[in-house]
Amino acid sequence: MNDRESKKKHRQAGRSAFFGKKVLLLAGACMLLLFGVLTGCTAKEGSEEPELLLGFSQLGSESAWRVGNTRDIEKKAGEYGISLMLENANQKQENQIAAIRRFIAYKVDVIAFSPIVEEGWDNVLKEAKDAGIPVILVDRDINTEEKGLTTCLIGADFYKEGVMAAEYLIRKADQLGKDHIKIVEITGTEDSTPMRKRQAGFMDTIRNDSRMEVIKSVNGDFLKSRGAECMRELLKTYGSGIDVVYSHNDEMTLGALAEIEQAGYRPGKDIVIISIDGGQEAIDVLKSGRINCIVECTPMLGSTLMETAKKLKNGEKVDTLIHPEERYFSDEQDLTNLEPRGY
Ligand code: GYE
Repeated sequence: MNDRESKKKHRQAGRSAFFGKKVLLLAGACMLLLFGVLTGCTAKEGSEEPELLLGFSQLGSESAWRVGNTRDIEKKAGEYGISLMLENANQKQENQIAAIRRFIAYKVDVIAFSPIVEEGWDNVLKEAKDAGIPVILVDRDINTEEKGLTTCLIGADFYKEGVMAAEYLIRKADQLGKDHIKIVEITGTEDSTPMRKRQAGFMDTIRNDSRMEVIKSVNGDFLKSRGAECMRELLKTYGSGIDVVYSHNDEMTLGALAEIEQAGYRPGKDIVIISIDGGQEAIDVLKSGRINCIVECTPMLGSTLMETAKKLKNGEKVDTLIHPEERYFSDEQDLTNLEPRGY
């Protein structure tokens, strides 16, 4: 069996093992065909082999952000005529490592993954490098001993998000005219990039404002249930002594809100609520006045991912860091005509 046949065989084995996603494949194939008809060019004449096979390991489905991100990547793969092997690691790094190993075994053209944490990727990425498969980081960053194991990172500027959250709080403090602001922070997954950088950006920005004090920082793992648990404990300890909740994502915020209300406080009024992501559900709560500010983090990274994967397959250079444009939404703005968020 020559190399091409063996590659094809691997891919076929890979696809049947992976997909309950036949529909997606079919959609991808149709898009490819349509693209070929419209542009007058097809990938490889006389071959049903997809032009590009992309293996993507998603870290889980902990939030509306994550679900929206997965959906966008699936949709954009179809639109770009890219065949996608998608695996969901259900919040476990070992599942992600196993998925990447499978992508290597199937000889995909490009590997992409959203690393749940920053550490622990050296070995598997060296294996990908030895196999000559380029790797794209989506959403979160990693820390490796050896450099050059990945080609690029497509994801938000989390530090800037933390800065935007703090800048809102400083404006709000001016408006409230308070000289002491007691903040509790509910953070995302320990050792993840958004957790580290959302915290750093926020802290660096409030550091020189003598009114601000973070009285407690607790870990909510980006989960609604943990956000609720954390808030319950915080209220038990600090009661009416909490002026601000700074939560690293919408899910934890939504969990915390229910606890705040149950304890008899009015979120958005008695306690200033600052969140990150900007999913539809949280935006609706912001509009109702129970959240004060949400910093946007967009999960719509699919198009950039597909374009980057294509470039890598063609041996072209890619930008090493791609941040999407992001803004914030707050009670300072008129949000009546805000377009649907799509996640
Ligand atoms: O903010 C959160 C999700 O890594 C940007 O992960 C992502 C974060 C997002 O669970 O909701």
